[in-house]
Amino acid sequence: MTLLALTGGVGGAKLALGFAKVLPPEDVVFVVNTGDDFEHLGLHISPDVDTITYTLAEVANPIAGWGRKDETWRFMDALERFGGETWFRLGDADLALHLHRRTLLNAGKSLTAATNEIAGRLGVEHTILPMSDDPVRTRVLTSDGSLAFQHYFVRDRCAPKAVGFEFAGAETASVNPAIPFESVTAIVICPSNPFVSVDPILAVDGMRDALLATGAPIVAVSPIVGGRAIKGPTAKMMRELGVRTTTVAVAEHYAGLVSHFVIDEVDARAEAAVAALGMGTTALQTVMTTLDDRVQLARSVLEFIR
Ligand code: FO1
Repeated sequence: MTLLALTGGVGGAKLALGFAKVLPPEDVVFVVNTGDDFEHLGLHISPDVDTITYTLAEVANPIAGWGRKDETWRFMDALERFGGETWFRLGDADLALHLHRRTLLNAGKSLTAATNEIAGRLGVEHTILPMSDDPVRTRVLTSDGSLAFQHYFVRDRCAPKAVGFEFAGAETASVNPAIPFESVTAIVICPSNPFVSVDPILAVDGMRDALLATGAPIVAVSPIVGGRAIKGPTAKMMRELGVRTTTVAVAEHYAGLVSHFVIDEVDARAEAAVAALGMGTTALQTVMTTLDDRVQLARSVLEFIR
């Protein structure tokens, strides 16, 4: 089997690690959101690519979910003394990754090649593919105007009211040509934020059609459990957009693309409403606290697909 797993930030990376534990590298490819990428301090920061890279390399900060564990912050402290920009925290070891990626990109390598090189050096055997090598930049439309994603997310801590999203460049970006659509037997949309982690992937010109043309089941795992987001601002965004903060509303968001939808056991009563959308559904234990939870959910999702 070739599983294509679409993933964004921290929540998605948890299930991705589960898949990496139960599937050999030739059986799964991770397609990652790059709408969060930005140029900062002369560097190319690719937060979601780095989150999955660090997660699969098992060097991720387990509390924050992003960045590295056992990180030190001398660079940030020194930058602060110069009055530099410190709202986006780059740890010392993380900085080395960004500098190395800058070097690779300056040498003419694609983001895919740079990602592959960096992941390999960190011992990751599974394939991590940015959704596109072309720039796509998420902008959050707020009641105070349009904000670049990291300004909204990190600098302003998601405080402005979100009224919509734009994925600048998506309509002219090409789908990553390394994605093996022809051999895909199943697609999983990991429990990432539908609006700012998954939608940018789906917005890349031709991505939706390419996914549907595989004829493979497309299985989404709900990031909303019991009316709440496990992590991050998904529920807040849904409220601000006037969408119900329910797992059924997430299923409705994916209607027309997704054939199967995994809900959490606590939402088992929603099975009928999801089925009414024409989706196959199952209720699983989707909250991933431990490594065992990630492996177990990956196994259960694979079982559901089979
Ligand atoms: N998230 C934060 O909330 N604060 C930070 O200072 C921060 C720094 C950071 C540095 C490198 C990196 O790869 C990710 C970082 N993130 C930070 C996380 C990231 O910006 C978001 O979690 C994602 O973009 C959302 O998926």
